[in-house]
Amino acid sequence: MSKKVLITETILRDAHQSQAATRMTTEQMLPVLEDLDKVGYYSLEAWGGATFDSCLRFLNEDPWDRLRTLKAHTNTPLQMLLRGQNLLGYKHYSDDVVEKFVEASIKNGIKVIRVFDALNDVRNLATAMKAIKKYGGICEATICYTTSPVHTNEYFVQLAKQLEELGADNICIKDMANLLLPYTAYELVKAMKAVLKPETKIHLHTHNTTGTGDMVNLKAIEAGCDIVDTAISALGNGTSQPATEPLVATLQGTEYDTGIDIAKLIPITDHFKKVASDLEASGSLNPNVRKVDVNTLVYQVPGGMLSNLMNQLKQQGKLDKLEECLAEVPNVRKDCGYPPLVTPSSQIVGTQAVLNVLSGERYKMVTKEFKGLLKGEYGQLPAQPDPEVFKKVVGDEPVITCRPADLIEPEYEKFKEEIKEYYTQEEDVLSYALFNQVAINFFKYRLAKNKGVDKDLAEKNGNKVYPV
Ligand SMILES: [Mn+2]
Repeated sequence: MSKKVLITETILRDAHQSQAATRMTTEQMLPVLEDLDKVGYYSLEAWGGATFDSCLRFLNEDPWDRLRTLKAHTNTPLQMLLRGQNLLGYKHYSDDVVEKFVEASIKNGIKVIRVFDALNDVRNLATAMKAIKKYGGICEATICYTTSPVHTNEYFVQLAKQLEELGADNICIKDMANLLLPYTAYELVKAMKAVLKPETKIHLHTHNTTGTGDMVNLKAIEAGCDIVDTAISALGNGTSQPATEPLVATLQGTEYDTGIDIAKLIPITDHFKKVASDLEASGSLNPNVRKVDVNTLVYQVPGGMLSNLMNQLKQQGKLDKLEECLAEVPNVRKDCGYPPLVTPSSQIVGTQAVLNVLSGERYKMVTKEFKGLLKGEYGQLPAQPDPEVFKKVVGDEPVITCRPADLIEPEYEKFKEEIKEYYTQEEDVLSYALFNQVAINFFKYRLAKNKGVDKDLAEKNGNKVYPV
């Protein structure tokens, strides 16, 4: 029985987000869009995640323009990554903003939306999922993979079933830190396949940070995984996805054959090799990101989080406390109910671990964010927090047990009013809702550029590129 494996190509999004600080420009993508389109990918992951922020903040690009440009050159479904009720920002938004954002994303060219919540709180996905279905997108609801006593295969299978019942077309297993090991992946995919509807596709997203990525993909495929994410080798492997070409070659002629002609990938690889060396020359890409990170295998601490910890300690001249802080991370995580370590929970837990060690007394000092996490401001924690720690940190203060966004009034019209002097399209309201001053700076830049001159204004706003 043959089972064609589908591939999502991440070169336009996660590959450069993971390896090159999300600095790939639309111009660097354009020359090979038609080639990418002809490969026969399931989808091209091209938008969302940090790309939106990076366009506005660093590249002087309108992210919506980028999306429309990509759409104009491709028929392959375009895919984006969305942080549930946080959209592409760092806080919860009201439901009207979430719905408008999903609507605009789909209208401008997105087909597949991968939606996740850092705590796997399904309530934080519900509004976005409903909107994706309403506006005709493919709804890929996501499970953030992590390890803990509560995060068993049964827990994840249960979660997958729940997401399917909420209308998910695909279930994504998102292994952002490459903690999922090949044989666990096999068991997990098998267990999910056994309970999900035959038409529900399982889509695996991993990285190659710890060097196991290709094996994770292969074992998941053997267990019946329908779609996997890979990145063209020029920006593949290491902190990015396992490379596309080796997997296509591996599956060729087997029952899992992707149907992709490897010859069609060559011109694309050649192009992105040049892009990668340009990104390296400009300082956005450090070749170290391609090395195997054994620390993550040993400490179960995601690569990005480990470097944050080291930076925090270095700044205070306490790098000798690294081992102690690393040992404290799993304790803090246990105390706050085992959140998956992904933005923003990874920073919250990491910082608290450092405070616990450096202050000499656990939870003598706590960050506002850690307290918020315990109080339910981010959503429901996977397990009950430690009662003693909870008492010490939160005390008798009120907690949030409802869906956090239930406490937010509709805010779209307010945002629209606030930027009326810069308004050129409905999408501007959404850019502003998500990135406030960063969006305003971009609008000012755009205004100056469209008027033809105004070098001073462009300079004042910190833009390195002068409008002409
Ligand atoms: Mn990723």
